[in-house]
Amino acid sequence: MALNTMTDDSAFANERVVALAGGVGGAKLADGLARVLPPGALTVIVNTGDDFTHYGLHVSPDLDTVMYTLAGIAHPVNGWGLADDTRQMIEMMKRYGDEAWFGLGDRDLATNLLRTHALANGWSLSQITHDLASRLGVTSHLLPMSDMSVATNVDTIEMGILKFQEYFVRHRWQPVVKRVLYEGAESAYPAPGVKEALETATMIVICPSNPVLSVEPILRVQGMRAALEARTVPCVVVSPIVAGAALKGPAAKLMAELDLEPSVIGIADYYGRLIDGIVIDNEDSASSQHIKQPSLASNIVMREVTDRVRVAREVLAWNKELMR
Ligand code: FO1
Repeated sequence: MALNTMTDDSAFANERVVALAGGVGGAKLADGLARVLPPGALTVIVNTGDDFTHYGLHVSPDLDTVMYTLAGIAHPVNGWGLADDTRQMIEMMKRYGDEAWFGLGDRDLATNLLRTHALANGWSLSQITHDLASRLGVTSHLLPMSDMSVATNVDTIEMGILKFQEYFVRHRWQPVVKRVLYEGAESAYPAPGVKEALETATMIVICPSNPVLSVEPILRVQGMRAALEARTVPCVVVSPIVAGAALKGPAAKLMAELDLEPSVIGIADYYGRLIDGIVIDNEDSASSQHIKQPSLASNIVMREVTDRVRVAREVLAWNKELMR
C-alpha cells in the first residue's frame, strides 16, 4: 500500500464501522470502507430479503454480491455474480426448455451448492456465509441481517404479488408496485453478532442501496430500527439517487410508485431520525437547503475502485466530524 494511502487512513485505525448494505451500490461502498479500514474493522449487515430457492438451491444474491465484491472477484460490469463466469448450466437448462430467466453462472453455482448443502446439514446462514467469505480471503465480517427467512415481495398492479427476483430479474422491475411486503420480518430476529456490532460501532453507514427494497428489510428485523434509534454514534447514509435517478436498479421508479419523492430529499425524509447526515452528489447540492439533516455534497458515483476508496474516506471523515 502506498505510503500516502497509509497516511490518509491512519485516522481511521481505531474505528469499528457497521455498514448496512444491499445490492451492487451497497457492495461498492462496503468495498471502499474495507479498503480504508484495518482488517476486521468493518462489519457489513446484509439484506437477505432477496433470497430465494431456485432449482432447489438457496440463493442469497446480496450476500454473494457483497462477498464477491469484497473478495475482488465480482463481475466488473454487472456487479453481481462472478467475473469470468460462464453460462453452460443456463444454456443446458434452455435446451431442456426451461426459461432459465435467472442468470446463475457456473462458478456461482459452487457458492450456492455449498450454501444449500451446509443449510441442509444444520448450519446457519451466518455460519456458511462466514465460512465462504473467509475462504475467499474476506477479512470484513459479513452478517446476514437474520438467519431466519424474510422474503421481500412486491404487490404490483399488472401481476399482483410477485416474489422479489420474479419482479427484479424476470420482469426487469417494470411492473408498477403498489406495496412492498416483508414476509416473516415480524418474527425474524437479528443474526448472531448483529446487535453486538451495532452496540460497539464507532460509526454506522447506510450504503447507497435501495431504501425500500434493500435497507428496509434490514430495519424490519425485530429490534433493528430500535437499535439504530438508540445509537450513540453517528449514522450516515450515502444517497442511492443522484439528480432524481437511481445509479442502478429501480430505486427512483419504485419510490415514485410508492408516492415517495425520488430525490435526495426523499431519501433523507425516508430515513428521518435514523440518520445524522446524508452524503449527496454535487449535482444535488442545491437540495441541501431542503434537507432537514446535515448533508455533505461530493462526487458519489463510484465507477472505479479508487472512487469507492475516496467516497469511503469522505464518509468516515465526515462521520468523525458529526461525532464531535
Ligand atoms: N440480476 C439481474 O438483473 N439479472 C440476473 O440474471 C441476475 C442473476 C443473479 C445471479 C446471482 C446473484 O447473486 C445475483 C443475480 N442478479 C441478477 C442480481 C440480483 O437479482 C440483484 O442484485 C439483487 O437481488 C438486488 O440487488
